Amino acid sequence: MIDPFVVRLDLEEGILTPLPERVVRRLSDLRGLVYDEELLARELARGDPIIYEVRKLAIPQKQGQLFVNVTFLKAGKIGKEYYFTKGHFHINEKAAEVYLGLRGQGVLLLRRGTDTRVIEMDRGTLIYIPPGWGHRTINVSQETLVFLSVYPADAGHNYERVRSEGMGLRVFATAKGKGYEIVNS
Ligand code: M6P
Ligand code: ZN
Repeated sequence: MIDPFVVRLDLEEGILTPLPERVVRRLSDLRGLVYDEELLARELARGDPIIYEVRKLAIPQKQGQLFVNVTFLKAGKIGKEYYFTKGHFHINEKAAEVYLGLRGQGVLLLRRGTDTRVIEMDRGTLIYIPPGWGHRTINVSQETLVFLSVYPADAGHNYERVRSEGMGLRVFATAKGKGYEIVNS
């Protein structure tokens, strides 16, 4: 059991006060997930930068509780592929999720079987992800993409499914380098 609690969320920056636990994902965490694995290996030889970090409110991982996170996804590309979160399905197939865009411009890819969706995400975009839909976020802008997420604490993350089946779609920079295009992959 936990007591009711209050934190501050800076709606412009996405900063929580007090600052909660931080989970960091680096370029190497995208192994097996990117379009061009050879290019990724070459980039990793030069270093392993942070691609995104997640700030997680301290909530027990128990049925009935809700996890609340703020994710900061950096701007950048691996070749022409914009930086993205690993993406996952919930292990608990009854678990939905809500995203709220706070800063930057992104794309949320959703997948359920052969059904895929592409949702543009920016400040004020509120997205409901029903149970059963895999989800991955892509930063298509030149600034950090920041979003809030809320989901059942017993949802669990299945990354293997995304690794083996993919998300069905990828998000690439256009030839001119600005904007993005969605490709089957
Ligand atoms: C959001 C939520 C989390 C997720 C995080 C990063 O905060 O959806 O559940 O962990 O984004 O995404 P991923 O786990 O796919 O790397
Ligand atoms: Zn999720």
